[in-house]
Amino acid sequence: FHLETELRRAVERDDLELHYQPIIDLKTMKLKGFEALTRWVHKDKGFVSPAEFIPLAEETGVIVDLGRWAMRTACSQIRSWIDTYGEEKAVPVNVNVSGIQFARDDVAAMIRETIEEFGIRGEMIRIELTESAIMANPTRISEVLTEIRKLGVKVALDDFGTGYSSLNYLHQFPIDIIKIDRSFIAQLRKGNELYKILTMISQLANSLGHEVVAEGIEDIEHQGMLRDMNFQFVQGFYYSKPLPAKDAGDLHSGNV
Ligand code: G
Ligand code: G
Ligand code: MN
Ligand code: NA
Repeated sequence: FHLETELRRAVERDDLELHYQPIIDLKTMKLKGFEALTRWVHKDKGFVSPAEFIPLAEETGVIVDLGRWAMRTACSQIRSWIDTYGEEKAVPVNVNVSGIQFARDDVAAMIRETIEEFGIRGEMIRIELTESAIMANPTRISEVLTEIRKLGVKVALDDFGTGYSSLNYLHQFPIDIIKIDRSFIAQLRKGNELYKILTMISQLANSLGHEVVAEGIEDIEHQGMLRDMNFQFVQGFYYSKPLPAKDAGDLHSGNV
């Protein structure tokens, strides 16, 4: 099918874009970091959703080059933000890494080479991977994550709660950050079952020394509940949608 060829070409020609969604610190209301999300505007079809092209990229193996492209683009952008706003103002960027990439690529070497090329500290990059990615090959992925963390790169478990054996990963896996899937936030009501579960997860993560980020905050009620539950970091349309690099850059100068 043509879409595969065109996606491959878009990666080669740098015809994709990264957009950056702010992650906010609820205690200070300041910008904590960004999640980088790939955007593809096809010349005839217009906007193609990552929900369509990421699975296609995974099936066809294009994900390896796409993943390398995303890491390079994020590192290049961080370099440019450091140069413009200074080292103190620049914030870390989360890059999504597919489980397939762990199977087909040397992700640790890829990250090391890329941060060296752009002269940025590992602390400026965080990777996000899903529970289901880990499940595919827990032993190998655990080894690679250990390598990656030696670079100062933090590891976030994405879509937390949607896979299996969450508690098992929490205690065995070399991770630093838990991202609560937005489907849970959508179902959250003051005092409901989910509210009790997330309260417990927040406490658990805090006591394990993991950061927790709640995704999909869409209104002030969500924010209030998460604050009551002691969540420190939040992300969602209530604060901002994913932004083009230029607009994300503008956020470095002040509060969100
Ligand atoms: O941004 P949006 O909600 O449309 O993204 C849909 C899905 O695609 C999300 O699960 C997101 O993690 C994934 N995604 C977006 N950009 C990337 C990327 O650069 N790499 C990988 N592996 N997944 C991505
Ligand atoms: O799976 P992952 O967490 O990487 O997915 C990120 C996706 O979620 C992005 O494509 C982004 O557009 C989407 N997203 C971010 N914030 C919100 C939100 O508040 N509500 C909804 N419905 N989607 C969101
Ligand atoms: Mn993500
Ligand atoms: Na998620």
